[in-house]
Amino acid sequence: MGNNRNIIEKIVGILNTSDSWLVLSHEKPDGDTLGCGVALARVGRRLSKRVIHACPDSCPERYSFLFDDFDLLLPENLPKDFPGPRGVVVCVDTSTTARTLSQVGSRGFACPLVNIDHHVDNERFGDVVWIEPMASATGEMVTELISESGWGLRKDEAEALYAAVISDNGGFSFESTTLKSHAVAMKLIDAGVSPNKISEALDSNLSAGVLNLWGRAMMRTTVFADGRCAVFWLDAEDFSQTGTKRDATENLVNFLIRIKDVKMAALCSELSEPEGEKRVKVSLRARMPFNAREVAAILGGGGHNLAAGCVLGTGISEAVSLLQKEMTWHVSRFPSYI
Ligand SMILES: [Mn+2]
Repeated sequence: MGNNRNIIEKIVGILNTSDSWLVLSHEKPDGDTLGCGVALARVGRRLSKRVIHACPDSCPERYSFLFDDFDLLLPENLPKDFPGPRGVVVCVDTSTTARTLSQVGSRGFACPLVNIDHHVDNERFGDVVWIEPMASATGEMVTELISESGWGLRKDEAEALYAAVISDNGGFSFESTTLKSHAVAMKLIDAGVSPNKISEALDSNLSAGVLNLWGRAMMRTTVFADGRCAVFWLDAEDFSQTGTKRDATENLVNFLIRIKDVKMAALCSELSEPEGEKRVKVSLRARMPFNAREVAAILGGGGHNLAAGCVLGTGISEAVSLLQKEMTWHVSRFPSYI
């Protein structure tokens, strides 16, 4: 730590001098963006700031344990004058303005905008931009920010950050995990975090419906491209018949990449209802040297090198064929690689 001192000092300075903080988590929120948002919101309240933590979508059940002292606000409930000219807007874990409140993209807030993120394809929007593609989670960066700030770190803030870090780096198991990820964990545990308590809160909250949904996807596992790629899918009926919401697929695609020799995997899940416009959400995972972000980018999406996604305006079977074609083309660039 220390290389980022200038940018951290700048962000801490803005936060200290702003009396209102609007902390924004990205749409379809995950553990990283929510954990970072909750931690910053708690710090702000402790510093007697007026703080609102908002998000374009509501909090998935899986992360509700993070919120015991305040609620995540939906955009329509945001007070008109908030945060005002003496305030600040902080976007966490958000690579593009398309994934946050529309006022961010349209410069509708009359105050500085701080962008803290670890996505390599971050658009670098905002007045103060801090991007660390090497961080395994934005939670690593927010931990660094708070520990360099002189604000101290309360146990419940550290717990939210620990949840952020482990939900993005697979409990320190993904390629993105570094020495610094563990150094951050040390700081958080030092602040009172029980790793077991947070892991359990994140992992032991499935319902039978979710398992039924996952079972349907797994039954459709298809391996292709000489065993190097795999895909499975879920349609709108699968969600309605199992009584699950679209956020029940989080991390599901990670099962596919556990098949021996599979280096690239995709889950296609139908977002649209039978009568509505066609939309399929694609979650992609890759192992080195393959690149999930490159495949997602061809299809209009983005993300990280080994975890990325996109939304296709097609039906489910078209989406699966398209994915199979693009993934096969991608891995065929490494013919000798098995
Ligand atoms: Mn993240």
